[in-house]
Amino acid sequence: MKNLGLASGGSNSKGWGIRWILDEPYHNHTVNNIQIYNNVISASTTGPTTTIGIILPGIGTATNIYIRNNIIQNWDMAAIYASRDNSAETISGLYVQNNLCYNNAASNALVLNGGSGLVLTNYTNSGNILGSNPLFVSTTDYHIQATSPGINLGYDVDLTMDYDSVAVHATTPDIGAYEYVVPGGGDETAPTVTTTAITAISSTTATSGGNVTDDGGDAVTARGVCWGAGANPTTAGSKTTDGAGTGAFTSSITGLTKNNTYHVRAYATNSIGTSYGADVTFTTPNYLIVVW
Ligand SMILES: [Ca+2]
Repeated sequence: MKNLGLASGGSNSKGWGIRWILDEPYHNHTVNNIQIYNNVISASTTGPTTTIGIILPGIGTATNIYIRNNIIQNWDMAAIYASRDNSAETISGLYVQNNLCYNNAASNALVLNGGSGLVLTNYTNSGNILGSNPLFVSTTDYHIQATSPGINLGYDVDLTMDYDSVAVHATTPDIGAYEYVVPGGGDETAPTVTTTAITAISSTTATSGGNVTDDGGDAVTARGVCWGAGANPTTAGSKTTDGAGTGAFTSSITGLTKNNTYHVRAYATNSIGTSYGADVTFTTPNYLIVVW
């Protein structure tokens, strides 16, 4: 990598953002598992022409290059560029995901070698946000504002803390170097919960439950399932209460009537709010089991 920071040759460089330079002869090297995550790569909009935010130059044979959660803006040639200047150059596994690219040439899209024959296999390009202003706090402060389009839309790269040591949650990572933090608060979010499939259906009872897979950084104080005749039932209607915290739980649904279709969702609540799992349906049988 080169130019990780502002200074290059004693003055600010406007050539590129992140690139790697291999010692001459720098072709035909083998590199693998390059991870470029959660950077802010911003070119000046004044002064000389700039080039590229992230450039993958002639690198020989590369396997698995990951470019995720970067904010790249203001580059005069391209946001991300992969080139070939040696016939042997291949990339097997290029993952360009959940980057936010704004005000770059080439419509903010990844440029592959200007058309001269890079051998590229296993290419994934997904989740990128192209052309939306990242809404930094200022031109010198790269924290993001409350309405930044990158909030909670990053890729989970197992990052636990941002550049300020603010917690990053697996289900709600922001794009860029900083998590958005509510003024005076933290980065807590509502929990994440899934609904367990319905089993043991009788004419009046059924069994379900859920799994709280992420507490959002704040203790889960209530969880269970809620149900009703309509889609997307809420805790305002019939519900169970089945403990607290993360993990799987089982819920007993009661008070049903025969030959009816019900909707069920798991729920989990913390101080930020209540989240729900998927809406699942089941139908009670048209008979009563009588035991004597
Ligand atoms: Ca977030």
